[in-house]
Amino acid sequence: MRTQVGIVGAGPAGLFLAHLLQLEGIESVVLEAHTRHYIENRVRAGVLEHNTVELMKNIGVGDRLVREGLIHRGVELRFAGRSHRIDFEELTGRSITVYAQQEVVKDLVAVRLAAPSKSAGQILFEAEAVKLEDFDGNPRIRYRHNGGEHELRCDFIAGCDGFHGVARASVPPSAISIFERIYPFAWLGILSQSTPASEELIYAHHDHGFALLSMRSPQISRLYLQCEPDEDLAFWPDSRIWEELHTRLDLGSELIEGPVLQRGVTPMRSFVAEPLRFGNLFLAGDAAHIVPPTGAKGLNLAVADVRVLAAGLAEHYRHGKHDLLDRYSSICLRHAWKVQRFSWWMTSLLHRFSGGSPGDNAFDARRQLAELDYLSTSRAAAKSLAENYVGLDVNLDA
Ligand code: RFL
Ligand code: PHB
Repeated sequence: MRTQVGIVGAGPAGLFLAHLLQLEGIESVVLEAHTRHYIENRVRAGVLEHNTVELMKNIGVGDRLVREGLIHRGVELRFAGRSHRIDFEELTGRSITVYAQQEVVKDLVAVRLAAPSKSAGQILFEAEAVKLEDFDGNPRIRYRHNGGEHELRCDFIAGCDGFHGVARASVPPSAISIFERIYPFAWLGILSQSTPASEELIYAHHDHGFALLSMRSPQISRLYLQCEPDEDLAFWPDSRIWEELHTRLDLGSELIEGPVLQRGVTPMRSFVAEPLRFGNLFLAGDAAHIVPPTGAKGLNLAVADVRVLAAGLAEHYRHGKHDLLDRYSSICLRHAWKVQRFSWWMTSLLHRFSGGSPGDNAFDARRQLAELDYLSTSRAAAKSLAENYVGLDVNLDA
């Protein structure tokens, strides 16, 4: 099989890229290791930045998002028994939309499979890429599908296969630099069938650790608790999860308990690979970088990457120019590092650090409270949080 762009992975990065390329008349094939049902039901992110929402509307995949997405014009910070609202709309003129990642994935899969020509609409499910070959010359992706091994030849490979994928692992270690921070905590997340206690997200700083109230719909709450990185869910019956959420969020009877529909532990890491281009192989999304979820940025960062990549590939196929592709890595890394900084900062603002000496830990807690106080009394500080949260524009001048 041959195509112009071979895309490994049908997560947000791969699916957005496939659709953006299709709109430019560029052929691609998406290889996805899992089934359609699996990727359409995987519970992950929930917050879409302003630019992600605008893009979805502009490329014809925004109808359901407009109908079902919840527009949020601010978030609440809770700390030291107080609450402070950061008003995104007033501070930046922008808002965010709560719309689950798996719904974005469903919308993109549907538009892809409905594409008019067979080659434009190609996603191979249960097709696991096992080896990327000759990506400096004539790229080939070896993959397993229907019990056999096959080869996809292409002009370019987009490695959109997430953090544990094969694309980044195919690059010789001497050609790639890794920058990484692993945090000494994780998030225990649940989906609960209960009306969210607040119309807006609540980020809570508490002596017991961080907690977050989010939602998926007016009937479904999404809640997170800071926990140990190796936390065993067996020790977290529903009653303990709710007790801890009540303590940390401090919402009284407004926090309504409901059946827990899903639960999981998410490790926290900051990670950047440099560069993002190796000959005709481009890394995008979680394959290239991971942010801790505190800033709600991972999906949005994946979208930012593939917008640049699609524009670069369009320039190449339409005008034979390489300028944007040559700058793909520096443009995306410049943006990704700003998003890394913000995600690290939100994480270090809100989580309980218990790994240092008692003196260090006590100092950190006071420092966090001072910063939260500053955020609630300084317009400049609040505006900095708001403009990062609703999403920075990608600077194409890098
Ligand atoms: P994905 O979504 O991991 O997709 C990669 C796809 O590649 C497939 N794959 C392969 N296919 C073929 N051959 C192989 N060898 C393959 N290896 C892997 C996988 O099956 C998969 O389908 O990466 P992508 O597209 O880069 O998207 C990144 C986002 O998924 C991720 O950054 C976000 O979910 C992060 N995230 C959040 N991001 C936000 O923007 N806002 C949020 O509110 C937010 N909250 C979160 C989050 C992530 C979380 N978890 C569980 C990690 C909350 C949580 C709890
Ligand atoms: C979510 O709704 O899943 C969510 C919201 C905000 C975050 C992370 C996750 O910072």
